[in-house]
Amino acid sequence: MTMKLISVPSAPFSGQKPGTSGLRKKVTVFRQPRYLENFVQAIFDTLSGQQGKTLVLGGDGRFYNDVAIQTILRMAAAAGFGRVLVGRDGILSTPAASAVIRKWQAFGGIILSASHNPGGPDGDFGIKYNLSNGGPANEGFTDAVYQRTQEISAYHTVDAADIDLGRIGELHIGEMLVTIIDPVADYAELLESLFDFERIAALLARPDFRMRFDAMHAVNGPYAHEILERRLGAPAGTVVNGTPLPDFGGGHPDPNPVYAAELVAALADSRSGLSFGAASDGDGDRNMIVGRDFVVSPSDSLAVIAANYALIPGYASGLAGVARSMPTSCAVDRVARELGIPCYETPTGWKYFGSLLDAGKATICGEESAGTGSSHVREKDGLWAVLYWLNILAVRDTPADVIVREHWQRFGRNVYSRHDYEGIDTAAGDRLMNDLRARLPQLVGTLCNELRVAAADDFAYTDPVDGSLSERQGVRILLEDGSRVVFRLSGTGTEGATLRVYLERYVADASQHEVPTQEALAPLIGLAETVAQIAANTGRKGPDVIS
Ligand code: G16
Repeated sequence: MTMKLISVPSAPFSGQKPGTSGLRKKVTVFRQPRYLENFVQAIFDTLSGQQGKTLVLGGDGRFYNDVAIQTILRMAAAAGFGRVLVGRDGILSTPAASAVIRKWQAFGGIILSASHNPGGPDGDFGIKYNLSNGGPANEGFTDAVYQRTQEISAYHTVDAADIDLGRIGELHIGEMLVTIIDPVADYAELLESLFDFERIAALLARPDFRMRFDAMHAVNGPYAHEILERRLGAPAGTVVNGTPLPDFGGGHPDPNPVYAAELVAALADSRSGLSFGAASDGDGDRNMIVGRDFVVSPSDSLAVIAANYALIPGYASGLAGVARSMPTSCAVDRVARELGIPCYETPTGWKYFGSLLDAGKATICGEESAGTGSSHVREKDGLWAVLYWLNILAVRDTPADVIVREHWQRFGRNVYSRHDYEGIDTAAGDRLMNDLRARLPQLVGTLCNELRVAAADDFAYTDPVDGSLSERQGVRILLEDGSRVVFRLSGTGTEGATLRVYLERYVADASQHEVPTQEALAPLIGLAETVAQIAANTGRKGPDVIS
């Protein structure tokens, strides 16, 4: 059935520049006529060879997901795609979308999400394009999309009504086939192939082991119900906040000690009887791991995951290498050294891991921003991290907090914290970073807050596979005792600027491992203030979020 093609005249919007992970803006911005359409058209114009090919489409179910999916389906038909695989009700978690792209060898995928940012009519929305490897498009591609948005004069669609995405099956929009898939099945099957489900099921059945998974009313609810409760047999009620809501129940679906405070409190209360807790974010790619009265920092989680690879069926044959983003703590570097495998340091953003994973240089990757994942997909993967931990717990029969403490005893502790100053004035944020950059050469060799600066630079990265260069990826101040302070502006916010200050100090002496984190980092916190004049530049007395 041929359909009438429609070209709608349009004109550029300013600011359609993808950030750390796609284009993220307020819903009110996305709802402007032609805003979404322009960006989608720019993606399709940047592609070549999509005629007759398969596109994967889905999102985290946040407000506007349903409207955007219908718009994109019509535009995909006009762009000549042969088939779209779309999750039922327009739902696909970010790691599940990556798994589907890879399994069905799709041409690429569009994921609708603003990740951990709040949703609802006044919340955030987002869109990003993933390549045929299942991973976020690289900077070259996103830069080209941005260029295209700045010269666009029309978008193309077809004259077709909305279709019912509520039932698994096949439909047509013109000549394009739309296959509505179970959003969970392919992903669950992949995870089942990596972990020892029998052993994890036995752990979950033990009366002395109780787990809680907080889905934060976000996309992972149905995934966690299926995998943890149905396939692994965890008691009903293990998954809480498991119904995805367009506004995440008014919450902030970011699994950190501030926004998942209830989970942390439950694990800290011995009366709850809980031994293990976990949570994931809006689109299911971030994770938080909680032991009894113990939040595992994402950097430590990455190091523990790497160190215990031999216990996990999917990884027992060995790791090719590991990778972490630059601001992530160096705990995993120590593990890599002991394992005799390479450790790569990339800029912030999962897209930088893609080429290392594709080239077989790294098997496991992770970031301080609560992301861990592996070569099984090309996104970070929240439930993957939870199952990896459950598999470790099942084999070692040791509580999560003890596992981390034993890890510190073996490798030393990289004491680590991130301080966020959210929603500061954009100009003030830029000024702070520019002043800092200008002063870097003079800082080297000086004594700052009684700590001597060994090196100071603005991180630049040359991809070891394709040789591409990414500059200005964060200011690093490296101290003689091996500590460091990193400054970066977030690339995922939608209001003003967010300054992130990352603080790290290595403590080998086990008798010092229990010193509270902020106390252990106090000299570095003071140094950060002195060097960057945070209070003077931002007008803030302290950070909004400490994680
Ligand atoms: C995104 C990227 C991550 C990155 C994070 C950093 O996460 O996918 O790789 O670490 O942003 O964010 P920022 O630039 O704010 O520090 P997500 O979960 O938002 O897609």
